[in-house]
Amino acid sequence: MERTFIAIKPDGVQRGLVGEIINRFQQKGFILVGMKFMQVSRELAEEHYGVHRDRPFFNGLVDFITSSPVVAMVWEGDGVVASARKLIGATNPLAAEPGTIRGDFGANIGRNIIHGSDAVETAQQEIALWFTKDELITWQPTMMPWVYE
Ligand code: IDP
Ligand code: MG
Repeated sequence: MERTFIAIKPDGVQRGLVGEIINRFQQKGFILVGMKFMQVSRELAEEHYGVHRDRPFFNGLVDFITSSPVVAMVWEGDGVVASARKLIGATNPLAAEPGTIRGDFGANIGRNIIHGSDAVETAQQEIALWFTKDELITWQPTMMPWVYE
């Protein structure tokens, strides 16, 4: 089944939103397959955001992501990559719809609370960057027949 990489950024952790955010993914019916609380190295942050290396906000973004702990997670489910992006909302929280995580809790593009992979291929790369294979657990929650036909 499809998997995506989700990270609660330092602002989400500092603001006490970890439980709220995990709840939204659980309540949707997605399956948690990996999670760790970590202080991100500059090397990992630069690699993760490598696509934005030439953007004016890159250094500030790396400073921010490495400034305080994050919660890194892998979630599984049919169509989870695109669906997680919908749960998260638009990059700029001011443009994100109410009901989305960024729409409900954010007010600034540089403090948008959460990261989610933008495509299936990106998700595979990000999962491999952040997690080792033995940190990911394949399991069958007993609720599955009540979530999937
Ligand atoms: P995404 O997180 O919705 O995929 P991207 O365009 O991939 O958005 O940008 C990655 C991250 O870079 C954003 O989540 C945000 O933290 C930061 N970012 C993007 N644009 C800006 C900006 O204009 N100013 C400050 N930070 C930005
Ligand atoms: Mg992105």
